[in-house]
Amino acid sequence: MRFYLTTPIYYVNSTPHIGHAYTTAIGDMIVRNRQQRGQETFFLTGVDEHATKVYRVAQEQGLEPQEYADRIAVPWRELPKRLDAETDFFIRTSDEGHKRFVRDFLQRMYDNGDVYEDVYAGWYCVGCEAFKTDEELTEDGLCKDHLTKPEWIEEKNYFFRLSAYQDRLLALYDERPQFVLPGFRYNEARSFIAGGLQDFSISRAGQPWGIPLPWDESQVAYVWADALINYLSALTYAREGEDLRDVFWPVAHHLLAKDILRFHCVFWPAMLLSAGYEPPQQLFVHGYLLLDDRKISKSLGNVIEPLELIDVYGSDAVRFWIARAVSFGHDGSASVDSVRERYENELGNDLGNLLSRTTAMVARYRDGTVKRVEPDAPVDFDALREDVAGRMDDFDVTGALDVTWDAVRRLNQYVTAEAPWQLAKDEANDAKLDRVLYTLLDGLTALAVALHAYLPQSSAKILEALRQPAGFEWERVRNGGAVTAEGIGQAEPLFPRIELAATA
Ligand code: ME8
Repeated sequence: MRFYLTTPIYYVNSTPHIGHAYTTAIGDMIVRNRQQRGQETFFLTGVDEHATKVYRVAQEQGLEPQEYADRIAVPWRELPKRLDAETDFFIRTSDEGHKRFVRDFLQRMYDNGDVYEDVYAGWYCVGCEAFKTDEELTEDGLCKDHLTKPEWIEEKNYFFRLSAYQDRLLALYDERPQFVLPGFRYNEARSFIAGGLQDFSISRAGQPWGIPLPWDESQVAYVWADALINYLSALTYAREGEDLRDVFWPVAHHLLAKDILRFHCVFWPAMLLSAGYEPPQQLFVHGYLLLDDRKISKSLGNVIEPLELIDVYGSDAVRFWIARAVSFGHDGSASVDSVRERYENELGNDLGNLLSRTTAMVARYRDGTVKRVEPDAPVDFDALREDVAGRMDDFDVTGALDVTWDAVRRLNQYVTAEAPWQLAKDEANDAKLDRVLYTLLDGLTALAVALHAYLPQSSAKILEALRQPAGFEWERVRNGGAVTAEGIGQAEPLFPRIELAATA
């Protein structure tokens, strides 16, 4: 009944783009749904500061790296807030608590005999913040992801004996077929391990920006050897006076995209085993949100400013688009125009109008009062409750929304078929009209609860407009749960039309 979810900690070499908003928003949906089902949750996000690319941007701007990081941390902290993501802690790798913990963690690996000194001579891609073997480069010697020439590095480094962990990692994967989801990512990670593991450098000698190694202060921790540890370090100082490792480790679930699969699915569990910790419970590796079929990145020039989209459409609409525009887990293309289309057609017409019509009819035909009677069942909410919960447990965030939206549409079909405006013309239909109005009130109440994880603001507005008690306990997704309501007036539009000028 405990659930700990993390997003990657993002590099702060520039401001957030929609790809970062993507993982954070989806994470919040998953965590909110777990909370609705009574689980004790912890949701972590934050920023990764000790990267070479961060150091270089600071230099370009003529700032000390810490000063640069302090400034840019501001818009990054804003991101979850503006997305309405209820994170429990925002970690920065320059936090004293993190730095202290990383040193202790690396020392444990060292004391365990898993760290040795050697000379690293090879390529380093600053875009990836990763050392590259020749096989990982194109024929022309470029990084396959960034199509840039990596830098040649030759320096004394400390290496982690990853090769010694091959058998233990394979055993872990064999024991836990759900360790990495989806299945094709599990296979990818497992075959990488089975193909043979090479030791990797965990330090940098040539860079002053980073966490000094406890046994050799002339070197700093390699940015990944520092960043991955955040998932554990945060638990030691997020709440003063508490060590949340006892509560939330190892029930950790990591969300990440496929770009950083190896670091998370191979390096991280091995580092944990070396330092004497259990591996996390599960990792979910999702695909890329592509704009015009290209990955979003600053260098490709197709960045969408997530905060600007939220300024125009509101956070609920951006969250909805994120969950629905591409099937979560897979790569998928989406356009900014589709935010508007979904806002108008789905949120505005399907859901917003249903609430407006229902409340208008209740106000007009029943003076704002709906009595609790035995409802019709245009939607089987018991089945929906189980279905959505199961899908959310499988990280099928898009599928769970799809089946919920089918229910929204069935309720719309029900209004059209029952035509309450016709029933209202003849008092002989009074009992039937009462039943139809209650069924609508009841269905919208259950839907508000079912949609809460996606649309936290709108779901609260729906309950309020329907004069139903606040609260999103999952059991409220059922038939006949709405209470008698009084004082209902025509609701304000949930998703008002947006004038074109506002988006220009
Ligand atoms: O890799 N589609 O940071 P990062 C979907 N600091 N998700 C996307 C995306 C896209 N187009 N673009 C980015 C790092 N993401 C390291 C992580 S963790 C210990 C250290 C999301 O700023 C996705 O979650 O490059 C991806 O894995 C992450 O941002 C990469 O963020």
